[in-house]
Parts: sequence; structure tokens; C-alpha cells
Amino acid sequence: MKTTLIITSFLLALSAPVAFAAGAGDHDHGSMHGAAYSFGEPGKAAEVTRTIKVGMGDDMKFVFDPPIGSIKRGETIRFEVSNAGKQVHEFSVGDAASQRAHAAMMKKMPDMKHDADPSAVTLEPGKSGSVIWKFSKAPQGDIVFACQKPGHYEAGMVHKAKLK
Ligand SMILES: [Cu+2]
Repeated sequence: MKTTLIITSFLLALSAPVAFAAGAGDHDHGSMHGAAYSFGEPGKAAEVTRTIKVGMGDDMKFVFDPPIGSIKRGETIRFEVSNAGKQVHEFSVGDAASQRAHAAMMKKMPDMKHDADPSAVTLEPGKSGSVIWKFSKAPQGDIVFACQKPGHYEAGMVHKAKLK
């Protein structure tokens, strides 16, 4: 419960300045419902337009199958994520700002899971899970997929995709 509260307040703290920076005239009423994200919103299974397998391993790489290429604004993607490694890995959807904040938080709480965060999944070795994300908002810069277990982003567990 404590972790959930921490994550929720983190997300609120994170999203508020980003949403504000997104600019006047771009009022997002969706953000009034729970946590808001600068890079889209949790997707619905019924609205999935493509499914991509994401492999993670101790070689510190994401393998997208098929390759994700660029993302069309508004599309909903189901990521079927599996961890073939012997370490815990995570797959999180974000943008440069959210991933920076996420990395800072993971440094303080390296064992945190993302059960309360629909934009990320944390997987024990051999496990799989999924994230369904609607790319309804254009962030500043690229969409950034990352594993923020300490040191993993730096070792290569990051992938950037253009949102068009
Ligand atoms: Cu990792």
C-alpha cells in the first residue's frame, strides 16, 4: 500500500509540470482522472491496433518483434513483454522527461515494482506480462521505452521511437 501511495504521488508530481509545459490551449480533461501522462494514456484492449512482442534479456537489449518503427498518434499498441534473462527487468513507456524522473526514483528505490502504473511492467526472470498504451499525446521529443533497473538504461535498455 505504501508503495502504491509513493508511486501515485510520484506520478502526480511528475505529470503536473510536464502537462503544464505542454502549453495553454491544450486542455486535457482526461488528466483529471487519476494520474496524467505527458506521452499518452492507458489503452483499452478493445482498441488495440497492433501487437508487438518485446524481448528483454541480460544482454541489456530490447528486441521488438516486429520492429516498432514510428508510432502514429492515436494508435493503441499492446506490448507483450517477456524476460528471458536471469535478472529482473522492466519495460516502461515514457518520454525523455518521464524516464529521467523514473531513473531518479529507481535509484532511491531500486526494488520498486510498477503494479500501480499502467505504463510499465516489472518482470521476474522467465516471466511475461503486457502493457497496452494509447499514444494519444505527442510528448516533447520521442517516445522512450526503457528499463530503469539501476544501470540498465545506461547499458542499452532504451529504445526511442518517433511519434507522428
Ligand atoms: Cu533491465
